[in-house]
Amino acid sequence: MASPHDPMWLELGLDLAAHDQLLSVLGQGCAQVFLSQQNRPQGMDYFNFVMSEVHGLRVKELVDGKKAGVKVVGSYCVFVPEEIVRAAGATLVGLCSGADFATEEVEKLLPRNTCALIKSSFGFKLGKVCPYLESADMIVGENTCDGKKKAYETLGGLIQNLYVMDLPQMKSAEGKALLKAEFIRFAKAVENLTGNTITVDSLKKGIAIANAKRAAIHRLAALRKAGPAPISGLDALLANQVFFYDDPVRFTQSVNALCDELEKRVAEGTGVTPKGTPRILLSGCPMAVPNWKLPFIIEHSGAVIVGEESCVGERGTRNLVDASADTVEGLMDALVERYFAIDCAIFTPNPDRLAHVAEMAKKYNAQGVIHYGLNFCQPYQMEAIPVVEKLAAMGIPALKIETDYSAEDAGQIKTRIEAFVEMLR
Ligand code: BJ8
Repeated sequence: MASPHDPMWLELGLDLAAHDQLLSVLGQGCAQVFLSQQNRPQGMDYFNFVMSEVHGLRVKELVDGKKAGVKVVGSYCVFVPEEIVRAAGATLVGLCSGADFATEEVEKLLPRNTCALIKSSFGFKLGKVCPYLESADMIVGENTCDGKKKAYETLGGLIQNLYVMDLPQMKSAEGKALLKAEFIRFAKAVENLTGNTITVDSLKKGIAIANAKRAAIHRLAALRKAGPAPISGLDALLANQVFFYDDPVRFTQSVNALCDELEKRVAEGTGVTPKGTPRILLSGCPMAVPNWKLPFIIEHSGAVIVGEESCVGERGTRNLVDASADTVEGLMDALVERYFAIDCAIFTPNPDRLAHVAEMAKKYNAQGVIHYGLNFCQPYQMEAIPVVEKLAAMGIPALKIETDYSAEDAGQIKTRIEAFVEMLR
């Protein structure tokens, strides 16, 4: 277990008292949310261990890697291509932003009515509690929603090494050309950071590693189609969260080992909950560590979550990159093809996402969909309306939940979800 007094934290410039507080939030959260579950697959032991070492061994690996010359790139969005970062010899980590921190300080820099995810990214910086943020040699922001776009202007004053990637807002030929130009600019920036040139071989290796990681997650997702579901939504979410900061090769092996076990469960008809438990698809904003509030409530209200239409889930991981080209430009085109298909709600219009939610509801045999929108997140809250309409036309009930990271509304949300689950029965 990570020690709150490890000298590494001082080296990284963390505030020890505040970091201690965050470690205890993580520790208590894990114990309450994950370890209290019944009938968990043994393969989850690895992910429990990673969570217990999220501020321990994994950070040490990154710090040791830095001493050996391996740069760390931090990212807030699934549009940042891990393949390019790896091809240049660096490591990509997700900067999670799933807990409120230093809120008073944050609200001196951002309006109160900013979404919790953006506030959290500022809170982690101002509170000096995130070892990933502090160990990153480059931090990549992206022009996605208006909140993030404007917040990065301010974050740039707090972080010396912020790089902002422009992103298209429409799925047009011009949009795709912009994404390609931005990936080329980003590749140059990462090459400058590491001093390594991206080659066909290094890019193919980067693609192979990221493809394998995503293929393992696809395998895990496919097993959740079974009835009864072989794994809880909370555990599957944890695996999807660990996706962002673990060593990718070790992660792939661990997910595949978990899937071997789940395959046996499916063959035996063993479920994590009894047969007939109402099956829910979650859709909407990303859920970063340690934001487990909504799935915890859902799975303590008599339902099981069978899929996540989210960037910490299938929106972020679906589709592999075609690695057949034999030039860097051809491989970059293949990367653009894969990433341009991400149907984030910042795109307008965004029919792909509506189609994907509908497809997922059918594919995972979900009886109902819960749409999760963070308070003040216009893109997802606005898109929730056509999502619910589309599902209604298919005869699939949906419930919209708007919330943040605080526990204040937990009781009220639980009442609504219990009524929804009861209606599904
Ligand atoms: S590709 S979803 S990871 S931008 S919740 S900050 S949208 S106001 S996170 Fe995202 Fe990339 Fe899109 Fe995915 Fe804004 Fe909404 Fe806040 Fe959000």
